[in-house]
Amino acid sequence: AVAIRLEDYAPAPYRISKLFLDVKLAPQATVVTAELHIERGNATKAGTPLELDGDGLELEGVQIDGFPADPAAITATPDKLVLHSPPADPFVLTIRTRVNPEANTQLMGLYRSSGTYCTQCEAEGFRRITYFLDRPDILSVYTTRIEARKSDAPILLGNGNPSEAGDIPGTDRHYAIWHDPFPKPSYLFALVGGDLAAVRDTFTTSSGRSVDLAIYVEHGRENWCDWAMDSLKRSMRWDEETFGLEYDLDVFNIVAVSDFNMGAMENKGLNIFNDKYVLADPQTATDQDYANVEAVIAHEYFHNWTGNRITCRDWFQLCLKEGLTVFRDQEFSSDMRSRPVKRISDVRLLKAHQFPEDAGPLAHPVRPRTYREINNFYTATVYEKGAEVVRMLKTLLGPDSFRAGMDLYFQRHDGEATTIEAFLACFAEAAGTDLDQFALWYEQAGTPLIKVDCTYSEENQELRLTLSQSIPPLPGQDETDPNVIPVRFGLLGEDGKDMDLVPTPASDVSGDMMVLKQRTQTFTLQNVQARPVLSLLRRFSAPVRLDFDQSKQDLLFLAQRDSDPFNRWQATQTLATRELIRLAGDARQDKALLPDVKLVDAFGETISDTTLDPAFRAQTLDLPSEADIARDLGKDVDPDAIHAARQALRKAIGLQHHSALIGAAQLDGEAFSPDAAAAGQRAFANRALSLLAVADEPGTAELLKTRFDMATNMTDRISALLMLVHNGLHGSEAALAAFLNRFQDTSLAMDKWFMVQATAPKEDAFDRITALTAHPLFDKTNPNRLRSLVQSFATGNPTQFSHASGRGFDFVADMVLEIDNRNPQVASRLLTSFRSWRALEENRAALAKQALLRISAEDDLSRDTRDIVDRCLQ
Ligand code: B3K
Ligand code: ZN
Repeated sequence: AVAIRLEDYAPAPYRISKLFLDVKLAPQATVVTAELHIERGNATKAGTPLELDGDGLELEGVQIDGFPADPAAITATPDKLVLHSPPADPFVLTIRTRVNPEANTQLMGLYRSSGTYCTQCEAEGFRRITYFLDRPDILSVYTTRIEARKSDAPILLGNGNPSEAGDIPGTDRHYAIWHDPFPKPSYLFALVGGDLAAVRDTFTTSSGRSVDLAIYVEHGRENWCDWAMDSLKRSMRWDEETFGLEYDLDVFNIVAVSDFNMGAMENKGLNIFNDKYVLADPQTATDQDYANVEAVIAHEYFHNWTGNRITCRDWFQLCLKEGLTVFRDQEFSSDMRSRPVKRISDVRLLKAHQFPEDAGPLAHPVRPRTYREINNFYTATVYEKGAEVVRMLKTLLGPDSFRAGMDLYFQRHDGEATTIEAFLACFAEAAGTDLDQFALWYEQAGTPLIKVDCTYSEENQELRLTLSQSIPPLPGQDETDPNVIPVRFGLLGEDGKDMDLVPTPASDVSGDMMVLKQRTQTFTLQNVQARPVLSLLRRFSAPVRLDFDQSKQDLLFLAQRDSDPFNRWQATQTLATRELIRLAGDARQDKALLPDVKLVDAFGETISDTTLDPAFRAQTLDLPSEADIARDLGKDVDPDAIHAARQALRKAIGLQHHSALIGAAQLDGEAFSPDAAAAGQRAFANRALSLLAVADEPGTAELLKTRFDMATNMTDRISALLMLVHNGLHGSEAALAAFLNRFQDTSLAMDKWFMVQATAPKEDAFDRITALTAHPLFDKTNPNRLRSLVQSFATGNPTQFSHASGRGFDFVADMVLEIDNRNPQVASRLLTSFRSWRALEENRAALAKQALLRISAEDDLSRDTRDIVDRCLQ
């Protein structure tokens, strides 16, 4: 497939100002009539051919201004419709196509999920419905008429506001017409037809307009929508209060479907969701699920301004809407919950997903310059690193200038399809500053590494900090330029309090922030009365890695005293990482694994320090993951050694603090509430329990089994089940059977049952996992179920996926090949689990490569999977 390049961008020669769509829904033969109002671009010569995109379309007829088009004047293939010499003046092109929703297994375009007709058009799915200029810089006003058999689809939904509906006399059919007054790109088009239940509410905007809200779900699920509705109303209010942004239509509809490639989609006025991000009930959803529902509902809602009212000029600008909208949803959740705990969990995710992506063959800039398949660029880099870049902008400019820049962006670009340059220009102007160097964050791939050198002179009462930045070489990127990096910091005195910061005049320090702009820069602080303990990169002020040889003593001090909770957590993580790397080295040499006593003691203080937020303590007790350690090692990775090291440290903590953990593991027995405080209590209790489970003192299995049997909510139930199964404890089989028996008809709960087994880090787990692919409830056509078994195995079970025999790689490779021709997006996403293969020790790396080569040898791979396999092997 050809590479598409940013530098080749050119506006389309024609515009489509208006579009009338008539969609007659039928399971295998839906007929779509599209009436396109087309205008020639100002710079376009009369007679310039018009080329419309298609994808697998069956053309039934074409008219130009109401007359059948001369067959010689057009060329039509399933993937293209060309008008060789279109009229010079504005004209109406009417196109009739026929599509088969039932046969659509890619879940792009118009498809059916449990009988409901629904659509997914981002990025290039609209061309699977009709021929169009299917690119985000073509903004049109849509009117959609949807028609269906009443019994099949009593509910008919479209974008915008409802305008007319009725029965079609003499038939069993009915119709609804929807009009969306806001010009939009085709990727935001959506329609839904089905037999669904509605949960309704209203919202009054800050200017007093009333908006009808509805969440549509399968009948019987109405009671599981309260949390999503509550989250939606809080999101709407928050965007008014925080950014002055009001909702703009009379209705806002959300539809939950069970077959969905991604999390959700922000179609104008008609968000379509993977039901796992809508439905929440204490018996079936965990606290993490509740937090995810809140965040994803907010994210899609926030897109109404950042994505829909202002959209992307081209797909290279994807981070313009995604990075910014992730930043906005993270801010929202921070305001709803504990800000430090939210920051810790966001950074954990960034380090777990984005850092490895940015260090391997799939690394790419936040704004890529080239792609072969755009669906492969909905990545942690575009989303999460993109959000970090926006956060740095706020950090560097300060909250007031940041808000002024956002205001200017909305004022200047509303109704446009625009670029990162235009976005940055608003901030540069609002803050009266130059952001040219800052723009490098969008251009360069790779995680910057900052080497830290710190010297204190008692004589001069001076602290000199030398920071040097570099980005390790990546395929296709050898040389890089220095970034602008905001480094928040503090100096702790002997008493643990923050010292006053007095920079020398020439130092680029403002307040508690050093701004690193050069490759190497020295920052000097004066009047430093005694050697301080340095707290660096507070709140994780930039997405970088530190190379800082800070003493164990200093780190222990920070872990207990730092006024920045993020860095308190980070200090413990850094200590644990060092220890785990040391232990993993010992494990490889078959030495006895003897965890450091001081570190093990330090965890005891976290367990018993009741002044700390339980959610924070839960985060601190959660050691760096095996993937984190692998990434920090960067090469010659032996997952078994890492696993053994981590188990040894957890076991030591569990044994040493046994009685304190028993106390910590007690539940408060209060009625369930999904709020952050109650969730934090559960997280802490279950984290304590997980350390006890590894220690496995007499009585532990019974304790866990009781916890499982007596659980009053899914968080406690699934964590007990996971501990039983992952530690191979007595009672795990009975618990798995009980869970299956209770939840076999609840697919979101059954996803968890598959996931628990798929991630069991045990030799004998593999046969069970492969056997589960034949389980009657395993359905590889359902993306959630496939991810719950196969993707969670590939990404959440490092010892078994990267097993020394190669069997884990082969299992996943077979699955990729099996799924690829049905659903390329799901297959290629699964394949990205190989992205860190080169960092493995040589035997495993060779086996991973073999599996990749086997995939690569298939001739009829999808473009999606071909792109990932080629890049993994490059
Ligand atoms: N914009 C969608 C993602 C669409 C993915 C297309 N392959 C969801 C989101 O980021 O809100
Ligand atoms: Zn998004």
